[in-house]
Amino acid sequence: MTELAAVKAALKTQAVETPSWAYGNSGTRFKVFAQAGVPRDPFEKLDDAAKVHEFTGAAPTVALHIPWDRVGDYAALARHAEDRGVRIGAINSNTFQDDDYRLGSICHPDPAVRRKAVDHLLECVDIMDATGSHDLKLWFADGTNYPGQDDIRARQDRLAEGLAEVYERLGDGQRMLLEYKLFEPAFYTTDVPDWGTAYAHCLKLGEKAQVVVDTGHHAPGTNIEFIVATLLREDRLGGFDFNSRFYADDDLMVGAADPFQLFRIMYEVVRGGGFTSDVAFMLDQCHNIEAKIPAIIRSVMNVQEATAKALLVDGTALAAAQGAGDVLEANSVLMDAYNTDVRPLLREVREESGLDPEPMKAYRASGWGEKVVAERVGGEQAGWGA
Ligand code: AOS
Ligand code: ZN
Ligand code: ZN
Repeated sequence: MTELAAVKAALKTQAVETPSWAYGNSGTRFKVFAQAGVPRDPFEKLDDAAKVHEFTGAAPTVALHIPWDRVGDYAALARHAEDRGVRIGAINSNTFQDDDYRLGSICHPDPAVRRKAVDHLLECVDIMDATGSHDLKLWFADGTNYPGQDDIRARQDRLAEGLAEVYERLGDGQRMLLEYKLFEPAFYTTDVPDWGTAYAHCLKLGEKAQVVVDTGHHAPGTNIEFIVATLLREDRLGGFDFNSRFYADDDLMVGAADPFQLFRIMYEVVRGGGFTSDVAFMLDQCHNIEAKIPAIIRSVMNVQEATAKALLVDGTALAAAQGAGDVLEANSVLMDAYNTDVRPLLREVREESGLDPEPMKAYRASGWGEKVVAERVGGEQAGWGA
């Protein structure tokens, strides 16, 4: 197989998971700008997600969020998805929007609150059984706002105890993906603030526990690709929550703020064998001011472009230059790949897959956006997925 044929073959396997909450209304604590035609329930979210997959061919699964996507019959929801050509992916827990969780959830000083949080996580695993999901994605807003508020060590002990109970509940083929975040909504300490904390807990739990790297969850200037390379080397990279940020956890379209960083991340994924393993490439974005479905299509295309560039890195020439200590040549090999316009290649891949080479144009021509505005009167008026 020629190198280009191998790159195309790899790109045809790419799968980016889209988040149900990205299709609904969202905003910041200052304002939610409701958009006409947004889904009114999880079934309609899957209808929209199916359109992203229909036109990109690279978005076959949809992450759910509980309780935002709570329904009476999760098996029926899974069938609804499959009838539209997609599947339900990760189940995201929510221990950050209940009044009881003011001082935390799984790390809360009150054992009754911790019990409530763990029971919610166990419910999410029950839902995984019903939907056939493999991944339980855990992000904890838990933390403190003031020095002395709570005991840092005790909170880690509570976290470990709660995670261990949920870990034991996982069935065959199911994983726990633990996501870290530097800050927000807690402002002094966050109980899972960085990759090291998440990694340490995953090591204690077992091989089903893996780390999720949300690209918006680091201090400015953090070398995220170093974290990715290290977690892959330790076989503990469960997946990504891809998005873009300029300042904090902005949840903008992945690749929109720093396409070079996305390329460097995807290079480490390809270099570390993560492209052909069970690393979950998930989006975690909120399209507060832009049309949602096209924004998600653009995001998938941005991941595809970064991946195509990463796959084009001449590994042999790079290794030779690195081995020779030829700094400029090694950098040049990487930059040659990054500076390659891969859009023609991706257009070929789409055409060979029976897709329109221009997903965004094809979606816009489909009339789906206009259709749902006309039909979905009374879309979610609440805030972020609530
Ligand atoms: C929050 O900032 C985290 O990125 C979460 O991963 C994500 O927003 C959440 O999972 C949605 O429920
Ligand atoms: Zn996230
Ligand atoms: Zn986030």
